[in-house]
Amino acid sequence: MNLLQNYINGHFVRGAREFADVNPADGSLIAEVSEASREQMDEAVAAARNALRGEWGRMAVPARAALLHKIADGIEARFQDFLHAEVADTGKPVALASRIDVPRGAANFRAFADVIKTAGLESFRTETADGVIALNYAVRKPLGVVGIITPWNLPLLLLTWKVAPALACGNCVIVKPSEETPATATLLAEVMQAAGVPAGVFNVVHGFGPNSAGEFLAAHPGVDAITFTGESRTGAAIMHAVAPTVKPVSFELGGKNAAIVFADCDFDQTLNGVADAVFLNTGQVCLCAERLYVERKLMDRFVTALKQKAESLRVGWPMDQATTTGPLISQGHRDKVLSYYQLAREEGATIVTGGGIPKFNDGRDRGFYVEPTIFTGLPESARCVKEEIFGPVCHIAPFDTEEEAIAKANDTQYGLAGSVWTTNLKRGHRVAEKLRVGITWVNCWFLRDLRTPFGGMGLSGIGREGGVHSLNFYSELNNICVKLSD
Ligand code: NAD
Ligand code: 6OD
Repeated sequence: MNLLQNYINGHFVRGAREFADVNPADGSLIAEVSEASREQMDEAVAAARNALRGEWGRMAVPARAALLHKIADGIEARFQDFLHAEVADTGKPVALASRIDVPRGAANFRAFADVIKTAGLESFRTETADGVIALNYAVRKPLGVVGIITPWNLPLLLLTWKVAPALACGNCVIVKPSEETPATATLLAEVMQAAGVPAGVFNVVHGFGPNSAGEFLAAHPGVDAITFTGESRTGAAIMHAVAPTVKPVSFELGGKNAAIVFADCDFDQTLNGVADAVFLNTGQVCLCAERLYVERKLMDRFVTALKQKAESLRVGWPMDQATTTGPLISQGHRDKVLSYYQLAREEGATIVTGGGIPKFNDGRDRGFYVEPTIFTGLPESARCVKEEIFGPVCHIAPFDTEEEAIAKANDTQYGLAGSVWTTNLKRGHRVAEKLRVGITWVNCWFLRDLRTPFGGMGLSGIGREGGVHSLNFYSELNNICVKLSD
């Protein structure tokens, strides 16, 4: 049986004990994973601190940027290894992983190599009332050792989204991938080793959250900052853990995102875009739309068309190129999603389609599949309309006015993403600006430019990453004031 080990100070090492890495498509065992001990976390932190004082700490920006490109080259050279590992761990369709997950793994390194090379900082020529002249400018310094804790839904994409800017800024990192999807982080360690990244700069510790690697990392006094992607309530637990050592945090958390569809939309484009926004990655993208608000005169037509879309999805084996929809990540997550399907019935929903488990009569019946599902008829106060489900499911409600749609979309404690579908671009801009979210798409969804700010409001997170915003989190600014006058 394959054993996925921790990567500490440039070496692959076994942990205190092993846990199982399970294939969500059929419940089979993919690998054993070495869970890092508290002592191994101490070793990783010591190795990272030591690396900051060595060759890595002295490396100039162009050399760091060149190394990031070499890491991207390494991912691309092993594209098939990453692809197979990601598909096996997550159950996501191979066509999706080869279009989004693995390419973004490499693109994140290339993007932040460019960002760090071209980023400038403002300077001021300062003149005081009594005639003193000075030059103020700032220099960037790494934060030090950054702890990176990531989820299972886009494992390589979300890990590299944080590792790349952290390294670009000269930090050392300790990454704790999700226990559900440990494989691509381990492969990334092999790529780092082959690319010549100095020992201690990139470390991988496997394990769980509470009383395991996640908590050990967040609470460690030798870690200077934590960047985390995952559930809002885990963010709260991490905030608690970092409080005694007052670390900066960057949090990308959950969402209950809305899509607003106006009757003047381009119907086919909107239908395809919204279907993606609801069902991509089996609905397991934090940006997915679980609440659709459709202008009343389009409601019946739209519901019928989205139902047809949902029913035409190819729910299948992840490695089948024709599959559009894989299983959910785990038995536990399927139980959660199914409990919301049941709750929707109890709350009085009309189940337009789905609501159960598909039957295959083959190995997939041991996997964690659910049917793509659409509800209508729930009040805005229903738990299924308020709480993040994180599955291939949405609730569709009609609206009559623009103001009503905006008010309903904003009636949530989350604030991650939204989308607006209309051919009236003035309205598109107007509505987008009024949504209380970190990102709004108009006539598209999940179209990403890595230079733009990404993050959420409310329960959806703290801070923004992307482009120079990432640099601002992963570095400390030291302002230097030089007196120029005598
Ligand atoms: P999760 O919060 O359960 O786990 C995420 C990571 O945190 C895992 O590595 C886990 O081991 C670790 N962890 C759990 N408890 C911890 C603790 N007490 N201390 C330290 N680490 C701990 O999230 P998940 O189930 O893996 O991912 C799904 C969630 O992530 C959804 O809510 C989704 O919306 C959110 N998400 C948000 C974004 C975003 O960009 N805003 C992106 C992807 C996923
Ligand atoms: O595209 C990104 O950079 C990003 N952070 C996506 C997050 C998706 C959530 O599941």
